[in-house]
Amino acid sequence: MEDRSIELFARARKVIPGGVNSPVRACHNVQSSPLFIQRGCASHLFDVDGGEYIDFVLSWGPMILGHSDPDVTAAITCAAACGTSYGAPCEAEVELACEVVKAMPSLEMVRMVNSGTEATMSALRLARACTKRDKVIKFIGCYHGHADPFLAAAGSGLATFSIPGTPGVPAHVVGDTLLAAYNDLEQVKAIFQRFPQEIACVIVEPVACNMGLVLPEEGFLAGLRELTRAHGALLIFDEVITGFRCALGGAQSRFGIDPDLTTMGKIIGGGLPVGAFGGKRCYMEHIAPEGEVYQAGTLSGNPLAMAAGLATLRKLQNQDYAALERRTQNFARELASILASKQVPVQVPTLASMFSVFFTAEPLKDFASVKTADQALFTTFYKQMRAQGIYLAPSSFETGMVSFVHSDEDFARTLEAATKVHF
Ligand code: HOZ
Repeated sequence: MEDRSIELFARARKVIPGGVNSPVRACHNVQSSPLFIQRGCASHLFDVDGGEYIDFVLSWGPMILGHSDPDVTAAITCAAACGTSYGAPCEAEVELACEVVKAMPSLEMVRMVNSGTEATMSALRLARACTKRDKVIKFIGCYHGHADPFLAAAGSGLATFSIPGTPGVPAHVVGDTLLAAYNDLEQVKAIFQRFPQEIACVIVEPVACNMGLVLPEEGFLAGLRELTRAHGALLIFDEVITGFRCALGGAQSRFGIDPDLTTMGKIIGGGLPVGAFGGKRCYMEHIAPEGEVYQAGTLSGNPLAMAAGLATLRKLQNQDYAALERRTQNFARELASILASKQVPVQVPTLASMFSVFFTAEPLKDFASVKTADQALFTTFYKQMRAQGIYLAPSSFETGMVSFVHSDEDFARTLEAATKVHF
């Protein structure tokens, strides 16, 4: 029964493009209508029709502590009582910056923004200014938000809806965006050889999460570090998803890589709109007003969002990431084995508290290989899981998320639901 959701969606479509405020929420690629959510509690979502779901989307990543975490909620409530935005510095932004710098090994300074898109857009501007070069290398299927220069062969919603490039982005704006296949160092090398002294930076999701979950192969990230140093380009890690999820110190701490700049979002805001970019002091000092690279925001560092982020990061310091990873791995392994027993080609890659379901036998290493996954099988799987109260991302080009509050019962119920899927 999704009557009320369907009714709200019909109303929404009249006043909001596509009925949603971000394309990935529309479910038409999986032949479904989006659920309208009334509330979230821990690992569960409740929709407007009274349905209860085990949530493996977690607002696309931020809710690693689960919905309505009592400490985060208390921090937000307390901050809201003192006003929600001053357009002037407040103590919480200093505290949050200190926590972020402490957690992320490569960071010496950080600037708060309001979304991951703002973070990547600003980091790119900074990299271009610092190197006095224009070109950027990005990887096919990686998604760095929706700023113009990154809208070339991007993942996430663009992959889901087969939008290779988008109208409204002038050709010359993406003309400096050079594309390579994820995990293919040789292609990156060749691009550097073709454009010596012209490449400002390489931006990469250290673990690709926006073409489904694709892991970096041994030596790929270290190779990027070496190549960028050799060619005087900056290495930007887009840790919007992996930051505070792969480990408290993000993918960079997990893989032992020292990027020049890092972009963050999602978990850093504890469910409120926060992004951040940071890195080495020698680069960050170029940001205005210390330097000349302009970047600004009325709501940046506002006390409400900072309180949510701070409560989240402080709580995460006492969480057992290794245990969560073990539980996620066991879950993914069992899910893969249940689905494989139904004679479909399937893989369920996992890292930290993330997983994806790909219906293909092709080894997964880049966007071309994930595109071999059978979308019709995914749609069947998605619909039948949802009908049994399991809320998954409505696209195989997205990554499943597990929180610290997913219970053994949640996993058991999800696996039980998987056993009932028929293809
Ligand atoms: N970056 C998010 C996961 N792919 C998508 C969020 C959105 O576009 O709404």
